[in-house]
Amino acid sequence: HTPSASEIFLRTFRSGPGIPSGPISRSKEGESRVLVLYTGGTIGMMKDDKKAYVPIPNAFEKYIRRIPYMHDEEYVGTRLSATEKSKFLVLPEMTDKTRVLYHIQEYSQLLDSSNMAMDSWIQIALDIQKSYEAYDGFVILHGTDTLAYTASALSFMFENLGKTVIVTGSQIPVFESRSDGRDNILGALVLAGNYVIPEVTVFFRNNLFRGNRTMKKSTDAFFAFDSPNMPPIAKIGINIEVNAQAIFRPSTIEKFRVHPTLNPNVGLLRLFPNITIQAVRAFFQPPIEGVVLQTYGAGNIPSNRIDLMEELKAASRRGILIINCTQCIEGSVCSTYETGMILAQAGIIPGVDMTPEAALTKLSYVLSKTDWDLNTKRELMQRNLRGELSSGQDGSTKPSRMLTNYGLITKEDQAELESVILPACIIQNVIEGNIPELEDLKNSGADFSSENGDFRTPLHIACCEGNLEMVEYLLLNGACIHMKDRYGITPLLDAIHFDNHDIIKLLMKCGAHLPLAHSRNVGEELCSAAAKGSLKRLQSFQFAGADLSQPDFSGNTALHIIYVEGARPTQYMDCFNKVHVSSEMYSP
Ligand code: ASN
Repeated sequence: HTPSASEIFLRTFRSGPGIPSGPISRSKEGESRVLVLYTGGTIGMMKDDKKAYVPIPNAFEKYIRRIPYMHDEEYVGTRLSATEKSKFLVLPEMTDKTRVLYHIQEYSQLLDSSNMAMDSWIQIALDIQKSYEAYDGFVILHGTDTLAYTASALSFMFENLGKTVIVTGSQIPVFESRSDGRDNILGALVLAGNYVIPEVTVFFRNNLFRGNRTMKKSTDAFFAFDSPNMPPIAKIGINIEVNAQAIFRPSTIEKFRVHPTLNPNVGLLRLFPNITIQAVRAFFQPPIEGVVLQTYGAGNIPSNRIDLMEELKAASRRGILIINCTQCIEGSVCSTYETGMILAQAGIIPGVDMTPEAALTKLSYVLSKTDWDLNTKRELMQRNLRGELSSGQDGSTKPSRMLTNYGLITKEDQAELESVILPACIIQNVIEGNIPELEDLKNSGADFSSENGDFRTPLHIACCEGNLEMVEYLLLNGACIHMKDRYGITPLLDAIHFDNHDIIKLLMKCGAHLPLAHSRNVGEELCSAAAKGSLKRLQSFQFAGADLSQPDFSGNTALHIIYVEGARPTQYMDCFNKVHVSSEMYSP
């Protein structure tokens, strides 16, 4: 038997070093910035006179600053500007990782998370919105007791999220020698500063979970959180393994925004044998608008309780949204049993495999949308909005035409080759503008955010190529606008450097922005464009929202250069019409 090309390839491949799983870490240029919102929780607590744990204000950052593996004072002294010095802490150098600068914003009222409620979730969401463009990622330090509720609520309030948000905490305060908090913060910072995982996640004991899938499972263990219906998105060991396929990516051309309201008229009703009808009736009284009904097993209620059924039907008819979720930790509701089927017929919405925390906060979010009617709300409760429920198609991929053509149809062959071949095929088809072929690759599980050896993604390539339709296709299929390549270049900067104006405008619609670390060079680039007489480049920066009056290192602005070079300023004026031209700007 003469081996086919694919067999030879596979054989060669198998004798190689093995296939890496998930994005590979290599060193990147520059720094990333992470905002840490410290809201309270055991992580920053100390015992008071009565030997009870209470949050201690103004102690946390001081303590962290003194830990050499949490803060590199030497780097701060030599590399950061005066304003950055007092603001940022810096993680020490790590092989294959970018430098992570982080700023700790301590809340004026530190809370045990048992004291947190919807107003706290809204405050956190708005704080992230305020600093969204200034940071690459976000870490929220939070008490563990209600952490799963906060993570779930934030996941819904953040619409079109494009950056990493990680919630963490600890079982023992950082000030104590056996604390799990230091490892949890460190892991969260490394992930938030090095990976774009555009979800609200929870990091605990070396695992990164989707936030709205988590529940607190232990009052005592360091492994305090789990996501029973979904494997972790990332695991930290000697290596960091990110399961790129598991990431829930935005697929809209819209900017990140916070939905800042929640409906408080929601509740969790856990059934138990012999629950009285009076108790149920009391629960469904106004102003209640939404209830998560925690039923038995695969979503069952007693079929011999006519009174209970009638009460639920009546409540549903009055417009109360009732979601059927199981009391089991793991698994999904389905209507296999007669008792479950009756519920679905009575208009009770199946909650699939949502955790009670996710179902409750989703209900609160959906009910607060004033522009949606009741039917839309019912429909959205069943739809997978942020990866909170399994939608049936999850993970089911079919072999791509390309792999089948090569005779690589066994699952093992595919799995081995996918991580290497598919990214290269995506890039090739992006260059060729072949959307039908990309559709086929998508159906076989190709990840459109995969990076090449220089961390460049298909979106980077498409922005250079100037194919507007391709950029739009990628954005609608989960491509991430905030990924930086080895040199800190984002897709937006690529579009600017190739003066693809329509693409710049599209990326801006999706929430792209100039990276802060790059802004130091914008003045240089503007002056250089002016010197070359490139109106197109100045317009590229203008469309990307740059401040055109930014000076270069010698203090000149693009406008100075235009006058010095003797160009006719009127030709450029439409670029500058929004810029305040002060007499100082003309001084040379
Ligand atoms: N009661 C604490 C809290 O939730 C528990 C913890 O953080 N481990 O704030």
